[in-house]
Amino acid sequence: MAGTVLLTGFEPFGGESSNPSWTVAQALHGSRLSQGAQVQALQLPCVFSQAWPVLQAAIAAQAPQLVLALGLAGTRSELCVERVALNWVDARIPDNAGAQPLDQAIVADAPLAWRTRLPVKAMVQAMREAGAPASVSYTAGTFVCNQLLFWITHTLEAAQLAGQPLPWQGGFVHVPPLAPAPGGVALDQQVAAVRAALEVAWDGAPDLAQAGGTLD
Ligand code: PCA
Repeated sequence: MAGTVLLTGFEPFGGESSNPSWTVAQALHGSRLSQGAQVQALQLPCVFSQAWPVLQAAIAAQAPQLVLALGLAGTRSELCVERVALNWVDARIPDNAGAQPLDQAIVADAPLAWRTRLPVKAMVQAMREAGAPASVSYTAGTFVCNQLLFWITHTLEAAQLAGQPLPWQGGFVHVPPLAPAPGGVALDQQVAAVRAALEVAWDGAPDLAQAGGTLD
């Protein structure tokens, strides 16, 4: 069985006319990883109440083995593989449905954070070898992207706690603007980096044991 990778990107938000995360996901739609798995791209609404239900429905319909969600981080200048999701929402701007939740938990009785089990350091190394600037990030923000990663990790940890086999693996990558925007990275570099990260995540190898962190 060759398998399926579900690769999501978000619709534009905050008054922008495009979202590079969807441009990158679309560019990889239909392509195959070296082991044969096929990439299916899916656009998600930038709406707190809809992003996870739409992704859940696609997971149920397509039964992917790997789910990688992409989102734009407009102030970053490299691809960021997210390590953790906070169980917290504090929206800087309204979402595309006008909702702006402030200072509240996503799931009332869940831990303050979960981590992804994807090999984030190996993914970052592969992205750099593919020619793109990349790093591990320890905050996915407090907007729709973080909430989506929290639902992905919460779902997987709940399966783990219940002693069930993990139904799929999942994680999140924030992408920077597209060049020539300030701090932007060219589309072909972003696409090559995400493809390289998918290959590593699909292989399921243990993560690299190398130094991480961003502050002393
Ligand atoms: N970036 C936003 C939401 C959608 C997107 O592409 C975020 O980082 O939360």
